[in-house]
Amino acid sequence: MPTSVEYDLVEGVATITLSRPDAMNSLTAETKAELREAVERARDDTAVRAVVLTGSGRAFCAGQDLREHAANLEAGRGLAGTLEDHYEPIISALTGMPKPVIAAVNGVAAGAGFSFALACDLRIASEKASFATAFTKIGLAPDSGMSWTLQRLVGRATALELLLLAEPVRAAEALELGLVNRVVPPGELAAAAQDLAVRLAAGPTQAYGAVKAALEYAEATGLSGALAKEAELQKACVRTADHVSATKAFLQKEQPVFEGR
Ligand code: T3D
Repeated sequence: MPTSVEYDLVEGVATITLSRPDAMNSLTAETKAELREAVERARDDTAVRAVVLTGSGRAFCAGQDLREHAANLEAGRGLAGTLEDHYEPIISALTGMPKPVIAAVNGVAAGAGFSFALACDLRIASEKASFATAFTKIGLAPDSGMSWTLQRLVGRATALELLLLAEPVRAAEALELGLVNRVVPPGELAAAAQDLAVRLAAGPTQAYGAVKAALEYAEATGLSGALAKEAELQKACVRTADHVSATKAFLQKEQPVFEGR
């Protein structure tokens, strides 16, 4: 059966590839349903210890398929429930993934496509990548978590500029702004993302999940709340086999082997 989202699992790394290259990997209801299924599958599979999200062809993702959206408007369906049924669960699964998620941004990331990249933990961009908030260009406000993620990465003033002017940001500028972690030549992107993901997949998965949970919690609380959450998470980490064996390995001057449990 034809699919617009591919899913591969190699060396503990699930790679999810948006695969509608002729439509710049823009998002139809079908694509979003498949993407939701893929990210939830990666989240729930304990054999998956890191995730890569990327696109096929020249785009990462051009956001909502505006042809489908225009048809929904024409038919009086408005947003047709897509924020609740698709965008919100996809963003929640990406941000709440208890293991690292890398966006390998191969080309343009616009609208919700940009939001998806922002919802990942790390972003590696091709020199050919660019980022456009796009929403206000068509009279919309940000969705798919961009109001939350963007200003946390670049600060409120820059987030406002990117959202109000909606000008495209090229990869080099994205690196300067802190929107991406690194920029690589186009031919090196897939290998760079896979190498980093394999490295993370061989790491202490439970501790990585706790890092994400701690940062998310601390962002919305004061120091005393953050300290309490750290204590809760550290107690859970202390009980993991990875912590016990890595501590022994350190004392024996050996390299730790993490099993993700
Ligand atoms: O349900 C809801 O709608 C609510 C949720 C909304 C979430 C959102 O994501 S809203 C934002 C939607 N996305 C956009 O507004 C981006 C629109 N696209 C662009 O601004 C530009 O196309 C890009 C910056 C992405 C790329 O520019 P460029 O110059 O590299 O390519 P292009 O020539 O503009 O586009 C190439 C083709 O892709 C073209 O089709 P054609 O003329 O070759 O037949 C263009 O229409 C098509 N395309 C690009 N983006 C979309 C699209 N077709 C449908 N939907 C798209 N989003």
